[in-house]
Amino acid sequence: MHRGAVYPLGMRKFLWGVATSAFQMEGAPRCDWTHWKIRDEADRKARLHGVGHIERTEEDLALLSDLGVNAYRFSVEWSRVVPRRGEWNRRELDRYVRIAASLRDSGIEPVVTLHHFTNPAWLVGRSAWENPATAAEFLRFAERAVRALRDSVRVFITFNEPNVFIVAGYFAKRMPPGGKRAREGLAAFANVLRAHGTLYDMIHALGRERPAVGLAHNMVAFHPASDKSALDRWAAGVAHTFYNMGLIETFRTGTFSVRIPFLLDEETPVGVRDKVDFLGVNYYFRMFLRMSPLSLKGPDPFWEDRGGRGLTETGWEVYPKGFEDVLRAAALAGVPIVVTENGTAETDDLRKIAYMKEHLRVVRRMIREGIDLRGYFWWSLMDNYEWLEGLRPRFGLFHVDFDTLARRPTDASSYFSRWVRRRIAADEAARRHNTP
Ligand code: IFM
Repeated sequence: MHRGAVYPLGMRKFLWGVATSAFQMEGAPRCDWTHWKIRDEADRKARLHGVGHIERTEEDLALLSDLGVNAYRFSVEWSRVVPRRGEWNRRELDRYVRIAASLRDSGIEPVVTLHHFTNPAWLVGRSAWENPATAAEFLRFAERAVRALRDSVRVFITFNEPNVFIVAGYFAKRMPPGGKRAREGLAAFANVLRAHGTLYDMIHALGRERPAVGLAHNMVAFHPASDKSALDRWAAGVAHTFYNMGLIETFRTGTFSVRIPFLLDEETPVGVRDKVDFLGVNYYFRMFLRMSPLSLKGPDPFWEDRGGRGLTETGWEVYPKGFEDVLRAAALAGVPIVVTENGTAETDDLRKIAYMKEHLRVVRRMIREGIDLRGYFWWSLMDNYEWLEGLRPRFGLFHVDFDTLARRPTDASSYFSRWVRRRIAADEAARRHNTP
């Protein structure tokens, strides 16, 4: 944590919250996801309006108060604030500023993500993050956003899951820009990291209240499909080193290295050494990797229920032990950790609650073990637009009727609410006890 610096104000208490992102809640008419591989009419509508959050902002903020959380993570949609090259929509930015201010007024810490997957359509017509000009445009937007938000926001997340949007956008081609080559993907990753470093300094220079700046990193518990196969074990090890630890190493050394024995060995200085006040960890599942000697395309990833807890609506395996493993690995970053996302898509509330219980228990265990955990955010406040699967998987604490967009509480929201209220009260009692 800025090793030795004064502790950022927004993180003095353990943050118990829920997370969302702008596109998933409110859609966006002018971003690279707006028309990306649309499936049907319902999908098209959801990309434009999400789950109607813009029209229901007050109602949705009231749900946060009902839950009793002390933090809310949301994002600012770049393409709404800068809908066309050089054009600024101050009204859109003010909307996010009002949300942040209203959260602060009600004692809920706003945690703002500046980039959550989407880019303005005007920008990516030609190229995306592999082009350094994208970073320059993004930093122009981010500077305005930070200036506007700095009176209410003390915790910023620069990027959400760069490893996901780079791997899915350039290697697996399942997200925009798609159709790019791996080499461009590595250049894009380096540009994102450089932009993070610049933004880190910028937020510290502009921030009014000793801001905390982090990045939300997706971590996966990689396992070999068969423990007996040396190739499977090798693939799981490489995936862990590249996907999970690559970013953590980059924060420690300032150099982005990609080392895949016999294939790649590259080092790019990106200037981010120690430029992270907390590491955000997004954890969902374990993934198996199978590698056959004839596999030219690399390892074959898959989910399978090997622990008897079943698969979720997104086909992911429920594997709480993996949460422990990734948190211990994340601790090697040497900075505090905030779980910026954890959750599961289940329509069956009992299954959702079972997942929640087991993962919250891990949080408690890790704190006891001495891992410097400073927050936990459930993904998500309510059912919303899920990138690859649209309006189907239900990650929400609040159920959304996708026809009427009505929200309703669930047993999972009651369970989570009881848990966070108890934890927040206990933390406050401990603080009062320790404050002379
Ligand atoms: O919905 C996403 C979120 O936007 C980023 N992390 C994973 C979530 C579930 O897939």
